[in-house]
Amino acid sequence: MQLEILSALVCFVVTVNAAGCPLGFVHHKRSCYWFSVVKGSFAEAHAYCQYLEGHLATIESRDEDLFVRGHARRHGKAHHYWLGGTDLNIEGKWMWEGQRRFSFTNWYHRQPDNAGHREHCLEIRKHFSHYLWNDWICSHNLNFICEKKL
Ligand SMILES: [Ca+2]
Ligand SMILES: [Ca+2]
Repeated sequence: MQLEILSALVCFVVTVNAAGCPLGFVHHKRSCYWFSVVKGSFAEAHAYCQYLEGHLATIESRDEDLFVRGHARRHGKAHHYWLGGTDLNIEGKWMWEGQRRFSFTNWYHRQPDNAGHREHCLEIRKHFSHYLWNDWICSHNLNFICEKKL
């Protein structure tokens, strides 16, 4: 009986701590990712990710982009997800949180287009060739992806 309880407990702990990611996060390489089930503006999404002790996802390589887009395609329920990039400071100068310039990009064709002079936040969109990148209006309510580095 005691052994059953112990093995159940061990099972539970292992499930929670698989790869060291928080519950509900997906592991890939040296990060954990959370594909939100709630929506928010870019600023709200940023705050949600901070609350979960992460940050809006930053895509720094083709491999990471393939993982995130692949996961969104296979398991994602949302048509849009915020990522953690903006050109809020200076129009056309895209940066990740912490003022880091983009080292890799995967924009949909003719994006970023800064349509109406009011698109300054980075989203991935299902209808743009399966989640290629687009600049979009920061106040729109979208799902989002948080990342927590291991
Ligand atoms: Ca812009
Ligand atoms: Ca756009």
